[in-house]
Amino acid sequence: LKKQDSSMVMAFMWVTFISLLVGGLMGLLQTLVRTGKFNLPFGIGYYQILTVHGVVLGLVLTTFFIVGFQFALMIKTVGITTAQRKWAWASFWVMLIGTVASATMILLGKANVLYTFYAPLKAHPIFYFGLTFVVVGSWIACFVNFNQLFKWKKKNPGKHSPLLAFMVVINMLIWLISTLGVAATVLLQFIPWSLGLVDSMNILVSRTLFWYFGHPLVYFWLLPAYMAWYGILPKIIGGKIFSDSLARLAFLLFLLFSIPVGFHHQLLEPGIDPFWKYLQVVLTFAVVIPSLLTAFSMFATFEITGRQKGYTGLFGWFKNLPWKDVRFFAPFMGMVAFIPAGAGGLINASYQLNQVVHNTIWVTGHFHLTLATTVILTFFGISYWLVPVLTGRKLNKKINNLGMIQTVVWLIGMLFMSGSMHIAGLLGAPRRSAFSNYQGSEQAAEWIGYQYGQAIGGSILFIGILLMLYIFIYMAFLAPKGVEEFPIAELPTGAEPTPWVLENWKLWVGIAVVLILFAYTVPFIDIIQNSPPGSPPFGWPIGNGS
Ligand code: HAS
Repeated sequence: LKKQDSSMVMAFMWVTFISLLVGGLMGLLQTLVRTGKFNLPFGIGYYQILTVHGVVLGLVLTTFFIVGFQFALMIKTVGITTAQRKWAWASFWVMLIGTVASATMILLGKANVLYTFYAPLKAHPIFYFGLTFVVVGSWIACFVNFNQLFKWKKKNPGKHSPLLAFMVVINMLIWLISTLGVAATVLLQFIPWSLGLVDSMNILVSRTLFWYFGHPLVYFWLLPAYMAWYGILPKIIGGKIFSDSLARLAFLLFLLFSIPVGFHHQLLEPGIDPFWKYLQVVLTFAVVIPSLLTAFSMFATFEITGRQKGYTGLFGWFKNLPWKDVRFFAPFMGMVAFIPAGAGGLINASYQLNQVVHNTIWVTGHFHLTLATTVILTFFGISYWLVPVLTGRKLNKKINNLGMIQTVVWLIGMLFMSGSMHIAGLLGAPRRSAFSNYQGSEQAAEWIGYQYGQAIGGSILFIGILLMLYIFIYMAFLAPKGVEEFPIAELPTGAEPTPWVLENWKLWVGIAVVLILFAYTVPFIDIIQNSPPGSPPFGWPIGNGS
């Protein structure tokens, strides 16, 4: 990458790793509070740190890493013009201003509303304005990415768009379509309400709009990891992409099915007809298919590569994967974690089973395996080559080996923490709560051992965070100068041509919109028509406050 492109992507990486430190520290404090043996100093509230943790890691770290990484992929595969680079910087600054505004309000204790910011929890208006800026900044990035591919297509008529650029555009389409929901609830409901312009809002509308965004959000996190699995890892292990068509199909299925499924977060909420919840449960099972395709494709890539290298026997290909290369090892361990993590997701999504786990700390365990293990270990895996590429340095043996240790530390920490969360959740322990013995309840006594388990895991994870930060600083400033490879995987020679229908954007976006309208229109009208008195659809014009 050119110097000015590298500094732009690196700016996103700096925010990512600073967020890791701040958010991770808050996570450690939470697990300590939940043992009942530790009190927060200086009058800091539990929900204050829980909000910092969720917002900074779940929303800030992820969005900055993803937007930065995707810019790197687009620049490498389709290029960037001077004007586009300027807009890319604009997206960075708008997102950063928003982040600083929201984070300041949380740190001042004026936005203890958690990362889901459900009403009737109310934050200072600046918190919501800050979130709006983050979303608007990311929209700028969306349009820059769309424009990058558009320009490339014009210059290269009759050619398929490069796989990674295609994947970035899909992810940004999912982001753009889904953030319309959160933008609607923030602009039309939360901001007027927090400014005191209205004194009520329809809470079910706000939660429905939030989850219309909230579920695709998790795939916005996952898909950059899949980009690395499909489009980068084959190169790292010395192989080729298994199937260009399969990879594109998997991403298109995410575009279709990741949005019309938000009700699976609201299965226990009154006011939504069970038929529509059931329909969205069915669609949720449809969104599992592209992940199963991905699992198949990964095994195929690993096996074919090994056999081509001449490793024989049933598992010769497996034994000879590059286990000592952290660029492979960290994402691979993320994949392994995704097997139980995905199984947990299927349990959550099973309509009746959801009653057992909803609002228990099992759900927290689920997203620490999916997001904080599968996705984050893959992001770390990407950083091991991306940061040296950006800083003109090389990943040396020392840092490679430290990265291997970091990965193992992370896995052990997560095994304790997420494992304890899953078990305690099945025993009924609630999520989003500080320590309590619930007036000596026998059931609550069963949870305490697992809360210690979480604190042990949280402490090990914090060591993992410190190691990762050291690795990042080392790669940014201290690693030996040199040229690190930007690994982009290629198709095997003689691969079947990819069908053009997979690149028919109008068709796929059209089907996605139809599915969304199908899944949401009737229940949404229902929610508005049957809203309780005093809750106008968007809290405007002025409600009566009842
Ligand atoms: Fe989830 C709640 C259902 C995936 C994140 N999820 C959450 C929340 C978050 C989250 C943050 O239906 C909490 C939100 C909140 O605060 O309330 N989730 C699913 C389903 C999937 C799923 C069906 N979730 C994710 C991913 C996330 C994520 C990915 C983040 C990145 N989730 C739910 C539901 C809830 C929920 C309910 C609401 C619960 C409630 O009641 O509140 C699926 O997408 C999972 C499919 C995945 C698989 C695994 C495929 C495996 C692969 C690896 C292959 C391995 C290889 C290596 C090749 C089927 C691809 C092999 C090597 C060897 C050695 C064997």
